[in-house]
Amino acid sequence: MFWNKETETLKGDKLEKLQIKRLKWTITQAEKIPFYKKLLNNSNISSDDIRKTEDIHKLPLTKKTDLQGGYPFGFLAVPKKEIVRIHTTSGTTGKPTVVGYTRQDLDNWSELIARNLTMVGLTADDTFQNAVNYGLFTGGLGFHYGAEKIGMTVIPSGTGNTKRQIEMIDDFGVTALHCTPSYAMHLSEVAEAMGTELESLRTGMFGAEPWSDNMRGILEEKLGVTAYDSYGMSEMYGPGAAFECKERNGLHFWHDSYFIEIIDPDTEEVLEPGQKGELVVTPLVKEAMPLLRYRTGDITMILEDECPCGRGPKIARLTGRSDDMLVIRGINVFPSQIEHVLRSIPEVGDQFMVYVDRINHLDEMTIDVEIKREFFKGELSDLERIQKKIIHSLKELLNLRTKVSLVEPESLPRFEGKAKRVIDKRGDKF
Ligand code: DLL
Repeated sequence: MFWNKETETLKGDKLEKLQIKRLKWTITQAEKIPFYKKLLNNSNISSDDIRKTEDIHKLPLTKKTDLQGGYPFGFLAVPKKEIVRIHTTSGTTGKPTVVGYTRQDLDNWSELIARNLTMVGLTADDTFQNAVNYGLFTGGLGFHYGAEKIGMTVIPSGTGNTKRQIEMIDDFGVTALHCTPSYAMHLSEVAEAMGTELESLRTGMFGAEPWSDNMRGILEEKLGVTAYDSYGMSEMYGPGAAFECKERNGLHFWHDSYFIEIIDPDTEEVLEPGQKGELVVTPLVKEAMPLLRYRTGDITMILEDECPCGRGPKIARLTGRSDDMLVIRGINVFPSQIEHVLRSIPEVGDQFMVYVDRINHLDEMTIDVEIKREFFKGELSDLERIQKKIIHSLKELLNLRTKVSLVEPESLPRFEGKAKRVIDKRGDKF
């Protein structure tokens, strides 16, 4: 099923012509941003230099840190008056990336979500529970408007209150569920304990964090759904960038709205289809915040098999990152954020270690923190107070519950070279 068959199946010359036209427009739009104006001037490139899609390789790359440097509105290409919505990423040291949307951007975005939903067979006959955070996180409002666009009955349930969520699935006859794979797993366990089979559910759409095919199998069995992978990032509107079709063999990237490349993260050399590397995305229709060759940090490859569904190129499911960003229960966390929080607490000593594991299918983060000697002698109640303070500060900045153990000064490993303060034990434990 197609939402926009002509665009979704565009191939060959016709597609290239559209991509070039939109790429030129994006460059012109980017030139309105002082950062890009300078960058393009320095490299002596303008939209006139783009004649074929390969010419995109001439453009400079954009990094996440460039965007952070523009906080808050340095990357907006339109007057603030034309911005109708703002979302933000969680950011590294308290300064998030601000993403602005014009009305046109919101229309474009809901069109992409409408395509995703239609691609997996959903229609106005479906009842859709959107069990993700409805705040600055793009998964909530992003999916919401796309689902309304195709006329589904939308339940904006948000996260939490899991028993109530399960009652709603049963009472309202929910057929399609969207959430992070971790929350889906939790939901399935609570449903099991409540003794319900969630009979109405048919389709599960999960994303915002990596999840394996093993986990897909478990979720499908426990929830009784066919599960689809959904990829996106705030900088590219949010979800809606790439999505699995019914074949479930790679994610279709919406080729009329994004131009994708894979590079070697160390040399920045452009790689061929079938070669794994870092995904670089150039949005082709983003008005408020155009970006040129944005380094996503995500590792994947372009798949060139002709998909039986008739749509364009796909990427392989995402397995890792080229930087140290951790995705924990769908929330992006940089070790530098943890460090920032800990260093702002006077009782905290020199070293800390972060352990990430997956326990009962849910990500858990435990942090061992050294306490300064003068605070370590104190009463147990003092230590409890310090522990609570650290947990609270981490929750405030990361929006994530963590376990914190206080340890004696000089008991944690010291590093001679690069510190390796994060031990991710999740491996393939999905
Ligand atoms: O996670 C947008 C989104 C919402 C996608 C709902 C899908 C569903 P950010 O919070 O900016 O945006 O995080 C983007 O999350 O660069 C990846 O590292 C990771 N990520 C997102 N989707 C997937 C996925 C949203 N399907 C970052 N598989 C990205 C693996 C994913 N990692």
